[in-house]
Amino acid sequence: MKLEEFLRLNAPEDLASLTSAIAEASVSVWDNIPFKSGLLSEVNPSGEKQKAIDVFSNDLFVEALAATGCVREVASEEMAEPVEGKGAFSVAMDPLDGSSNVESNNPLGSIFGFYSKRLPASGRSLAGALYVTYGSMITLTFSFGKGVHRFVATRDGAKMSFELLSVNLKLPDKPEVYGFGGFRKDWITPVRKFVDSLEERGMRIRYCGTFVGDYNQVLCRGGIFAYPQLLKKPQGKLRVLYETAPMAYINEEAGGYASDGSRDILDITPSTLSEPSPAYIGSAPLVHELERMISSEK
Ligand code: AFP
Repeated sequence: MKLEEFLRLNAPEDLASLTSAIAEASVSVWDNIPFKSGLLSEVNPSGEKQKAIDVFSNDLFVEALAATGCVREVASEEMAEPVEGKGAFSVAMDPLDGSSNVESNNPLGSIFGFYSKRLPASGRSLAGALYVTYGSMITLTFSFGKGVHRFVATRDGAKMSFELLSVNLKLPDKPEVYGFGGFRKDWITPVRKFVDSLEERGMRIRYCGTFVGDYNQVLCRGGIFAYPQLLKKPQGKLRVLYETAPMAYINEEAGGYASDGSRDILDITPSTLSEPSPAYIGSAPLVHELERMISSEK
């Protein structure tokens, strides 16, 4: 089944338009990755150096989303201020997650949260979320609150189109993989102990350095991804609005759980657009276990 037909049958009209716009723009992003990998002199609102492909992806998605007429605002990890519109949804996005991995040809991604309230807002006001992987395949994985579905880009003559790959994705019962960001020496003690125990249980480390790529492996194989609380950086690195809340929404729809160490990520209302939090996301029993270990060491 093609993406358009699936959306027509299964998605509210506005969310269908936003998803189609992202699907089309994602193919252009992928086409341009090899040619726009150079660093710019600018930094984004979190102080990270921007690449030409970060700015290109940002501008392309902003334009595509605004053209649907369905956005009230678009906020992005790459912009200091949201772009305003007259539609119903606030979209928060990381237009190119993992752009420091372009040279090594690791997977990259894009993340979108469709919020029904003005930003910053809690993950509980998400009406849907979507992520794109640019890896060995371009895939769109999304949920509008009724299961997680995945489409893959295929060639249709000269044009790319998206075909259904899986419906109602669920995290496998047996967890196989884990990937934790940052340096091991900087992790808080319960995180170090927990990771040691994962290896003793026979789980494999899989870490590519792109949140979308690393989470996607967890969704396919079961397990846990984290960008943990660090000794000198208690808020971790990943941003709630743009990154962890949309992925937590999809993860919950797939039967998983996402925590900041003490509460569900979907319950956090960030006070700024770029507020980070520690993130532990994946198979529910593992994330609950780690949450208990963290709270018992406080
Ligand atoms: P870039 O977008 O700068 O490549 O950062 C990617 C990222 O925000 C996220 O996708 C990764 O999970 C995390 O950083 C990796 O960080 P470490 O390199 O510190 O493990």
